[in-house]
Amino acid sequence: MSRTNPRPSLWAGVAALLLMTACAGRPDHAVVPVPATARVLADSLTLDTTATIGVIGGIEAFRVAEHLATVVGTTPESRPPILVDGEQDATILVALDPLAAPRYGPEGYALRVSGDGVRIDAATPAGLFYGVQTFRQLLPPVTEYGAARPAPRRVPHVEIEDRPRFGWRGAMLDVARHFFEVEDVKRLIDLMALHKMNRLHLHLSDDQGWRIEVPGWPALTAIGSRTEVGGGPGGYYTTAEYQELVAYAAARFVTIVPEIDLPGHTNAALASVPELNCDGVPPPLYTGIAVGFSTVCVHAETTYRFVDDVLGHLAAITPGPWLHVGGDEVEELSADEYRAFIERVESIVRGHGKRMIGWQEVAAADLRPSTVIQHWREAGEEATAYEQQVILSPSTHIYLDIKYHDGTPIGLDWSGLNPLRDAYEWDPTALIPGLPESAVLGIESPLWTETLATVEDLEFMAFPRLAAVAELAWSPPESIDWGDFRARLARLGLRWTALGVNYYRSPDVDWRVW
Ligand code: TNX
Repeated sequence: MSRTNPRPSLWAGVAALLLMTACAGRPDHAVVPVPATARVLADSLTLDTTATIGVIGGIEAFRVAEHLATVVGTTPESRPPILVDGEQDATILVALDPLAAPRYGPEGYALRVSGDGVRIDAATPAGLFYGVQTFRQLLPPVTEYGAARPAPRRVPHVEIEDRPRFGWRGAMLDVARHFFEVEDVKRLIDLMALHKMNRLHLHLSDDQGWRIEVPGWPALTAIGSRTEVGGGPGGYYTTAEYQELVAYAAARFVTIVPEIDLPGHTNAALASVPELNCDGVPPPLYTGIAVGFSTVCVHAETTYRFVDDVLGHLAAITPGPWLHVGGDEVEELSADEYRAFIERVESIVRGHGKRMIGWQEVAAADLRPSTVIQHWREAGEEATAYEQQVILSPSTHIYLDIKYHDGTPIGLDWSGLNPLRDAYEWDPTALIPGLPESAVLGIESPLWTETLATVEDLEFMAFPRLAAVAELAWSPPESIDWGDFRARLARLGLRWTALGVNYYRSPDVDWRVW
């Protein structure tokens, strides 16, 4: 006997309504940065312990496949086999084809998940690697736990074709104000790679510390490395440790850009090497947070021998084409002295076969077209007429050391506050009036560490804002959408939680799980 009851359909209607409300505005996927094109279908593929990976394209593709295997394994150790013969039968195929460069560009890829399995295509290993990062973000966040992961796991069927907007998608870490160990920097590199960022600028020297070994100048590390803001123990990287970082970064398609800040921000060097001071008298080590008070002696030839040795050593151990020479906040030199110094340093950098990068103040000098300017503050006079390519690091939007709100327990506020939404909502091509888009190399977000002493501090200030920067630098302008981004971020937060990232639960985001 059947009883007619109107209530189930009423409840079904209410449930459907609730579901629609809950789903309204929910994106199809939670990939950050949002891919240039993505079609997400209703079906899904189930990955279980029988999954295999196939490779086409030689050793470089094989290395990316090995990385993929760590993501797909049911533990980081139990990895699916990688087939080099019979690869066409594999569950996931990683295919490198240099001839496809016109289609994918130097960093683009295609990712297809269907009933037939998974296929990642690219023209370069970097492109394949980014395809893997997208695939990784389509897997359940629990994948990121170091311990056992559930098998099977489901991945939605998708058709994605993607490539970055800008070639420079960077972060800067200040290891001078507080020193961070090799393992800490590696962790940041891993997190950058997950978000398809590809440049790590290391601020290796400042008033409070010198952080890199330089042959022939042992006092720099024997004296200059031994403190930091607040008087902690400091530290430095040996040449071997620096090279280990370079290699670790390169394996994740991140290029290290080393900075030695000159002629100012040099108290640690001045305290170590008396001849760098015009009066020959070394100042005491400094552990405060003032800026602008130090400069190397620009009239002493020793200074240029020092600069040549330091930059020559860094050039020799840095495969990337750039050397950053600082140039910011110099208050102790005349404008002519400053310009002449920067021009001479530029020729030293060129002499070592590298391209110079400087903070925006260097634009006051007469520079070569190959030099790169890093814009960081509201346009001063020098910023109105950049003639070189520019990296955008506006302190009013993406300084990761600036407080989120006035109650943020760490961080600075000299340039105002940088809530998450402000880090996301700005137009890289409109920031500097008159600067053509072709002059914008990309975006870089600095993490200054006057007030940040631990990895937890770094992560709290970097995340979620670094994800906003990654998306602005990678995704096409028409896909930049705050509402969509914040919804995807909620799910990315689960991934960060699984990775143990101490991210700031910004109230700009509804972190509830979906
Ligand atoms: C400005 S940005 C600086 C740094 C400070 C930072 C603090 C730049 C080129 N110079 O020396 O650490 O502000 O936010």
